[in-house]
Amino acid sequence: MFGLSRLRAVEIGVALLLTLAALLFVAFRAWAEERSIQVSDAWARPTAGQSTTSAAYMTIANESDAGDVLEAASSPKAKAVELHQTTMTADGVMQMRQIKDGIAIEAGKVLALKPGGAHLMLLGLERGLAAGDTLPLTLEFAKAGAVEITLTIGSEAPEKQDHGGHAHH
Ligand SMILES: [Cu+2]
Repeated sequence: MFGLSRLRAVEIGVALLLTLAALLFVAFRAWAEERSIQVSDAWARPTAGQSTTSAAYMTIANESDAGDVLEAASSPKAKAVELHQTTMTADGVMQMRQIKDGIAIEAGKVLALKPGGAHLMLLGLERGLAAGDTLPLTLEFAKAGAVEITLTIGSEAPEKQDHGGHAHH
């Protein structure tokens, strides 16, 4: 019965292909969701003296196929976390203003929160932050929702610390 067994072989082949396709689809969905917002190099400055205020920086990549907006942030260890923009006035004075309507990140684009630019202001910290500490932070995105991250406390970005960047301060 060569013909019949060959038919069965084709059926099994098709079934296997369909299963494989379904698995790939599920894997791709999980991959796509995982990759929508990627946060790296998240860090915050140590607090000075009795200060309960610090600034946090990070790189946020929007790897989804739609634009998103960083709307807010919070930490269980701080009374408030505000989005801030550092600007230079005409007479060379550094100022910070709160960004109230969020920061948009286009699809495929990267938002760098860094010293001298946009940052997250940590206000009313429960206790002072020392180099080497970590701090939990939740970012709120319009589409991606809540993204939990951990800030590493240090005087510069973790990426630079990893590469032995102790020379420049
Ligand atoms: Cu600020």
